[in-house]
Amino acid sequence: VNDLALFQLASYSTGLDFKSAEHQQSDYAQLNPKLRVPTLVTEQGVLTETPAILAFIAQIFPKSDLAPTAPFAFAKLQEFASYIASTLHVAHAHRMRGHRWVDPENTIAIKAMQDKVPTSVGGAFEYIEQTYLNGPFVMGETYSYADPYLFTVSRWLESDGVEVAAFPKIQAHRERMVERQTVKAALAAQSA
Ligand SMILES: N[C@@H](CCC(=O)N[C@@H](CS)C(=O)NCC(=O)O)C(=O)O
Repeated sequence: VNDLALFQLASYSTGLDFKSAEHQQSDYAQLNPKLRVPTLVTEQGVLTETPAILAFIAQIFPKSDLAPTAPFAFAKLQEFASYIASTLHVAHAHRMRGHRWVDPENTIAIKAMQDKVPTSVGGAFEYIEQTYLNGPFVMGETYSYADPYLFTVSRWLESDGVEVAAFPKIQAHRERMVERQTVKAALAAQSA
């Protein structure tokens, strides 16, 4: 169950409708003034930023073994999550959210950002392919919250115009992930 909750968070499956910009409306905006998804409401307060939320879930469900406790191993896990959040996700956002960086009227700049996405997102996946994934999972032999996070973003490859075949380990990881019951359940909940 905790793995399922984790996956749903990592995949931003909050039930918010992006098309009608529900995440910019007042109820949600009060919770997360950054107007971004995900947001986790806890008994102690509100959490935003995916790496922070994932680490929190892993720590409140220690029996789920979603994160190592040894400082270096945990830092490596956070290194990976931070790379997705701060580099890969930001590169991906240049395809649909160029207006964050330039005025939307500047169609030349918007298009230039979109044109760069296959290269910039592809470069981030190249780094992941070469540096991580030395076992069945991101952290090697052990499943962790890095796996649903990677799975979520690797499902953007095709729409970002990146050649999936160039990344056999990421492709194999995706195939491994969809076989997990929790992932199947999360995907079904997302499309319901
Ligand atoms: N740094 C944040 C980024 C969150 C983020 O940008 N989420 C996207 C969802 S893929 C979003 O909220 N997009 C809506 C928008 O930009 O209006 C994190 O890692 O949680």
